[in-house]
Amino acid sequence: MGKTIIISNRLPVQLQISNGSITAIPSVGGLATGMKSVHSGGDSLWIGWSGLTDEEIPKELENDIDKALANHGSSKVTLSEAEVQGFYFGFSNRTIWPLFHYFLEYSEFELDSWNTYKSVNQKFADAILEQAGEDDTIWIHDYQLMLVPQMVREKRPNISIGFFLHIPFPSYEIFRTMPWRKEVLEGLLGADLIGFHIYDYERHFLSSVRRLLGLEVSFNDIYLDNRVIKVDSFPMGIDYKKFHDAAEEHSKRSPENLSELQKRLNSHKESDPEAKFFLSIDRLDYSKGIAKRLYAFEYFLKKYPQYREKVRLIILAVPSRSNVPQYQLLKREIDELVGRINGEFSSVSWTPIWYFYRSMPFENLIDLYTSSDIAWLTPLRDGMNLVAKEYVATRIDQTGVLILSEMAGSANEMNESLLINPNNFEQIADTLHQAITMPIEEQKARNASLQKRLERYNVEKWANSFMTSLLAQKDLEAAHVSSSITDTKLQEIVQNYSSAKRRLLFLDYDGTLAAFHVDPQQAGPDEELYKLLDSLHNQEDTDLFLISGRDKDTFTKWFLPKGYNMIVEHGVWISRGGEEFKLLENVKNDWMGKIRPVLESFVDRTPGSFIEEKNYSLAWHYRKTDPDFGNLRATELSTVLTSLIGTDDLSVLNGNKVMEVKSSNVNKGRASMRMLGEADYDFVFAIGDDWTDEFMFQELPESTVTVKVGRQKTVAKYFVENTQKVRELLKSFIKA
Ligand code: GDG
Repeated sequence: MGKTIIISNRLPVQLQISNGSITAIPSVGGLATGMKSVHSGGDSLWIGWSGLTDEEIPKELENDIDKALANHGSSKVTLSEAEVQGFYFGFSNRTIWPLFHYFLEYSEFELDSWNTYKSVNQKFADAILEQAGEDDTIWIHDYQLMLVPQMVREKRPNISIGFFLHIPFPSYEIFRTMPWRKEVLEGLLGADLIGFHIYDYERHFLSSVRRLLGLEVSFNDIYLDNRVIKVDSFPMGIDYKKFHDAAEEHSKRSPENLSELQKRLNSHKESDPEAKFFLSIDRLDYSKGIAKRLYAFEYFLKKYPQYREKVRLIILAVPSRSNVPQYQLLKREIDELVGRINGEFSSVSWTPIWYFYRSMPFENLIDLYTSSDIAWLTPLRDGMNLVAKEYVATRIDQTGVLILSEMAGSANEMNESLLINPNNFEQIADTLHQAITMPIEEQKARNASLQKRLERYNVEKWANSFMTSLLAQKDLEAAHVSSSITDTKLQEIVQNYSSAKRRLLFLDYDGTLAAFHVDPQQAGPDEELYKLLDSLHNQEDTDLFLISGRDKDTFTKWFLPKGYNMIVEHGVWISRGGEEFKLLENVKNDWMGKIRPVLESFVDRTPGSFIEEKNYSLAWHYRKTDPDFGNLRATELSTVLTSLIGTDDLSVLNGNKVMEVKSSNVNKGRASMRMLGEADYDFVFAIGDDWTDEFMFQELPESTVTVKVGRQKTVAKYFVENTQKVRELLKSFIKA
């Protein structure tokens, strides 16, 4: 395997030039930490902008800079001041950022900055191409580099490329307003795997791909030319241990070793033990809703005057993008609001808001997290929001209340927090009151569940699961791709059919012989189908099997009087020539230890789902999950299980909002193989539309004519488009 190349706008290293020499200091941000497991050893390289423009880098220091970066496994893309203006402060932060956070009115559509965005993306792509070998794996990060995947793909069609978007992907109605919407989608589709924090962003993206590019999308796969692009959600976690350990260490400090900030916080707490601290930490960004939070605080102090002189709001607003006009306006608005509210409500001994406009060292961040009774994080729109997760991780005694906006991606996984709509002041005021009065036991119960999840799905797991999925995707793409049956091929198949001494046909029912119906009981056979099946069944030397996941009662009603051979419930029951159904297989359960961890990993990534353990089966239930998301995960799970199970005697049954892994040898592959062994067949044919038919395609011998209905991933040799085409194909056998 080749090396891994990570690309992000900024390198995970800060350069400092002083007295003509260079120092490179590794950053400690979430992404840098999360990528540690991926970006380590000699086998990886991180490409990005160093943070210094061409104008700021003295020519004579170029080599030293390259060396310093190389020591940290990094390589720089150089950008001029004008490029940074057009690409970063321009298109990235004045077009994409506001648009993707639903601030349509702030989005500027300037042709010049779009052109700079394109040319700078090309620079990043060129930097990758210069370094990348054919079997390297490339992971591109975030909204500044959305054109890079396709730019790399153009020159290296077979290289493995992943892309992760750290911000929301907006709904189609918002996204479509951008003049260069198609180019952006096409840029992203250069990747093999496109990752988002949550399913909603994934859904919005797929909808845009379908509507703007008219591409075929099946569940979370996009079909483009000969490629299959996978789209999935990977909720980013935090370095849980780092925050939890820092809080442990902090709790053991002697008073003289406390920071100045902590001493101040303590003295305020001591002066009034009933006082409560509310904490608000964000970059100073309009998407974070800081101004709204201030208005809501004012509303709260009016609605619940009993908390005046008792609660204090600590706001840490970290300076960000201060040369973009909206950020300057926002800064002014917040300054004024803080002044006004403090002016209105302060007393001699109490100031309701403490406002810090600066970045603080990690140590002070821990002071704030561990000292605050309530974290109040209410962005108007936020890709994930890691601060919420960090706050919970530092609550070592499990007290503390998290109030979180529904509009943050993290709300999806943090159901135990108090979720609010940041625009609903009434609800916010009542929720603050609820938080202040929440019993300690309830706080602990909520935080215990949150901590368990955060510890388990940490940032390292996030990075690894993305990489694993990317590698698996490449393998899948490289696997068999089915082709359409050409006229010549059809003639050849029909010729083989007619000259065969003994034929065996396996025909799936739903989605193959008959189209789906909202009510499955209404999807019974029509006269044309009976005629077709009668003709095939009555052919000399031909053994026809209907093979289905259906229950035996339905098939008894529909087909038993016809005398067709039938295998139902995926191979549990068999009926031949009009006889009653009998059991085809026995059952065992020694496989459970292997399958359980796979199901558990799906529970981790699919909020609301759970595992049910039975004597001979394991069932993954997803009724309480978002319906679309549940279906999507179910498909993914079935693919994973199908490949994992291989030749083991297991099968997966997809029920109503439950996916069941059955003990014993129950699947269509096994059942069809048993039939195959009963006679000397020289023409074998299998056709089906869903994943359960893949067992047949996989297990039947290479010479079998395997046909998939629909253009989905398959190991079948051929595909036909729909049930109508299936009937035409079968009719050509009768004429043979
Ligand atoms: C983008 C998306 C998504 C904050 N103040 C200080 C400080 N921080 C650290 C926090 C946290 C990080 O910055 C902020 O992360 P967020 O996730 O909350 O927000 P964004 O910066 O907007 O990040 C976001 C994220 O990407 C990851 O994909 O979650 O939705 O917008 O780690 O601890 N750190 C220090 N001093 C501070 O003053 N040392």
